[in-house]
Amino acid sequence: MKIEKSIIDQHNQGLQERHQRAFDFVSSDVDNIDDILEKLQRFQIAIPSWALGTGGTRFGRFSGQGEPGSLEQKIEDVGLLHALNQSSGAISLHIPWDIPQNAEEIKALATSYGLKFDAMNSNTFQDQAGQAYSYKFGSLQHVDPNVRKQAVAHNIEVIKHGIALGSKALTVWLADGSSFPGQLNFREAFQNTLESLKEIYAHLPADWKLFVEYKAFEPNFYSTTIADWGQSLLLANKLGDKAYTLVDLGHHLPNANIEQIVSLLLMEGKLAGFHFNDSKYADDDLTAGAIRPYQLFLIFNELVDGMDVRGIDHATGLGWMIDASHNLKDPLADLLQSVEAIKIAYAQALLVDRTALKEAQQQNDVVRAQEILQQAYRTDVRAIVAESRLRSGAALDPIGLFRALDVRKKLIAERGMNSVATGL
Ligand code: PSV
Ligand code: MN
Ligand code: MN
Repeated sequence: MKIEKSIIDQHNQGLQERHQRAFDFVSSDVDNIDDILEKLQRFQIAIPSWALGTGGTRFGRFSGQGEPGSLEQKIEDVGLLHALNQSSGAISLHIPWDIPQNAEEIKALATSYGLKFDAMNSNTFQDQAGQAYSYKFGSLQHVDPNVRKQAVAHNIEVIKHGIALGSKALTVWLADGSSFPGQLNFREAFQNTLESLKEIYAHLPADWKLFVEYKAFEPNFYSTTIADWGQSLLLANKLGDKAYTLVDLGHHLPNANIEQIVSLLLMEGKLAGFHFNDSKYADDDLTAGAIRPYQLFLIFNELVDGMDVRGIDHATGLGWMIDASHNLKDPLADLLQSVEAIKIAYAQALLVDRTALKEAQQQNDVVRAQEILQQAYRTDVRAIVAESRLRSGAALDPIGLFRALDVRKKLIAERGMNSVATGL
């Protein structure tokens, strides 16, 4: 299914008057509105292939319907999102779930929807059919060099697929760790991981990046070998200029000050980018902004500040991706909500009066500093984000249009009831 531009135009006409009123109201107090709109238009958030199906929990999975059953259909789904919001212009693939049979054809298909290939993801947290060694006790960290070799070879394979598709980064997330004290020698596990990553790093093309993702716990419950940003940064620093630390919002211990982590990683030039999601407890993978929208804003506040200080292009300097997938909502509607929440937080961060904030900080004027941040956060920027969509030829109300068009019903008619998408 494809959403034609004429349908979007017709939808926008119906909402135009109301939108204009809201936009005029909010923008009349913003000096640099055109600059903000341009930044919002350029800002693209990649969609992971594994978020297109209904996720599950370890207790069960309630399959959705009309979900994509092939790489082609996953690309089609992201194409639908991008047609609706013009903000989801890339897809992130997970190997071996998304092995392209013919890279040229897959690339051409993606291009026809205006999509690029974001970071490639390897998978050494599951055993695959026919594989010689098991990852039960880890992969890149494993005590047996044969297992490490197999996991390294897989990552090199993933880089090759990525090169064929025009991707520019490899994300490594490991389930490696231990569940019981005494199970693992921490130093040896870390050193084995470093040596394995060095071999993978050596296979990166010159213009590629290696994103080292960390996660506090789960699936291992006593230690994780890359558990936090310190351990990831240690690895990234030892590996070299092409290695960076990737922040997944759900991968921290409760109440971690993620905005501070982000600020320091940016300062060190070692922030890879983001996996956006939200959570109440741990790696819940809920819709971005669903639980802690203020935290999302504070993160973007640090991002905008840090990127501007370092002269990093907001749209292309870092990797922006959603990593959320759960049991309840239609995955496509859910992804539209995540993208919207991310853009709202970004737009609010662009509104922060940075000169005034600097002044307040210099004067230890804590009350004023809070007022400045909350002035931006409490501004209803939805019409600004909608205007940026309008200027890009997207829908004023992507979720409204998605529902009005009954997209899911059409996908079920095309693909059938059974769901085969791979999710985590
Ligand atoms: C597992 O926690 C995880 O959600 C990580 O965040 C990875 O990025 C993702 O799976 C895909 O492997
Ligand atoms: Mn992640
Ligand atoms: Mn995760």
